[in-house]
Amino acid sequence: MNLLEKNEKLAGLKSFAESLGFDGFGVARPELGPAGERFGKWLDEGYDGEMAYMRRGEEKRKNPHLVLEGVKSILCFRTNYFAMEKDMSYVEHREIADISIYALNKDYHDIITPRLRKMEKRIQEKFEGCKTRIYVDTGPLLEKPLAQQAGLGWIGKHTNLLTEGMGSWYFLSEILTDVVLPQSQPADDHCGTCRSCIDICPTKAIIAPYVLDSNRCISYLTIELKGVIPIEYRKAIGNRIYGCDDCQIVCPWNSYAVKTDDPDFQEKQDTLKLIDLIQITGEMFRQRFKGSPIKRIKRRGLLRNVAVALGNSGNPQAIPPLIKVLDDEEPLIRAHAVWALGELSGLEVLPVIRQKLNNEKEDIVLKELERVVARFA
Ligand code: B12
Ligand code: SF4
Ligand code: SF4
Repeated sequence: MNLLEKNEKLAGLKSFAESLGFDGFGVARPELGPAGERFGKWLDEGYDGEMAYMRRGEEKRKNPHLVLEGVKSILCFRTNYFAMEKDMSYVEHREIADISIYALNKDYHDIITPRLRKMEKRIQEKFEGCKTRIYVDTGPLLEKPLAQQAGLGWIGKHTNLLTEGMGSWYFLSEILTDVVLPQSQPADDHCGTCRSCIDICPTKAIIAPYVLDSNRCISYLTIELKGVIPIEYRKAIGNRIYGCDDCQIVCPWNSYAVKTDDPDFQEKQDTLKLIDLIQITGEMFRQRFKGSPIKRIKRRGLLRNVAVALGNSGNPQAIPPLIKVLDDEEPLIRAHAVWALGELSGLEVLPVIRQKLNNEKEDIVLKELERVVARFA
């Protein structure tokens, strides 16, 4: 097949991608350049926190040839998820649970995977006998550097991929293939002297331009971290209970973001009050978050985050429901509820906590109790 024919087929694939709801498409070479090395350094510094899957997949992430033998091209896709305008005023509504825009809809893996499968089928029809492999998020790939090479945008100082005239509110996904396709022009960096994302970050997780320490990032702390949220970040978490959007909200390029009209990204969560969320049972959780990415952190992860947010809410009405969850069977929830009660009440709450936790055996809860006692001592 000559170059002209390949270009024609590529143009056909591009319009098919658009018809499936992808709003950006480009082709990268399966080579990572300096990104692979930087990833290794990032792991060496421990910036991956407890995300064991990042380390497990290290060699594959550094080398797409280990992901698909004989890979020649990586087709990269963007999917706009910008469903609602958001500014920093959300932090003032301390009684309302803040959920990142990307998680307001159905789980994006479930939306994008069937689209990628259709795309994969079309590629196999156009290039008979070719090998393909699809990925969205969870595959052992460095999606951002590949998408940058495919011309979809540049990696900003906040470490998300962003696009001139479009912003960064989109997901990435890929199809690896052994077909040689014409490469796209890589995107250039347009961050310039701006550092808004670095300055706004509540936990100072962007420790240098283009370098994120996950251990400090609220997205990691509220979604990926399974255990106790380190005390030094709890106040900074504010009312964020699932992910964080701040570094993207303040990015000047996001003022160009255009809302998606994709029907799959319209169904927003209702406004959720923290005080209601802390009272949900296992059954209510399953029903309310069915199909949502939030189900990933399970009820115990959600209520851990909600307890922290309630501790930051300044709302004394949260005290009775927090006392109630001291009876919860999950130590993780009890531990964070103790902290929240310490934040919201005075010395008078101590006897109540002590009485409730009379037979407490779990170290993580006892540690929180000690802290509250020390605080009022
Ligand atoms: C692990 C992970 C996380 C971790 C770590 C984030 C991170 N920055 O890597 C945590 C849990 C914190 C996280 C959070 C979020 N994530 Co996430 N995450 C991933 C995942 C699975 C892997 C990313 C990875 O490989 N990180 C490794 C490090 C080394 O990469 P890096 O920080 O980007 O570092 C590179 C550059 O910064 C650059 N670099 C480093 N130093 C220097 C110096 C210079 C001078 C230059 C030029 C470059 C440079 O080189 C490094 C290697 O390429 C990807 C999916 C995937 N398979 O790729 C999604 C992904 C990156 N996440 C995504 C999203 C949406 C988010 C959140 C916005 C969710 C939210 N609202 O809460 C936040 C954003 C936080 C942030 N500021 O980055 C999207 C991003 C889409 C986009 N537009 O970029 C992805 C691509 C998922 C998807 N398929 O759409 N995530
Ligand atoms: S997502 Fe939030 S916590 Fe993480 S780097 Fe961005 S602003 Fe900081
Ligand atoms: S806020 Fe500024 S520095 Fe950060 S990614 Fe956007 S343009 Fe780059």
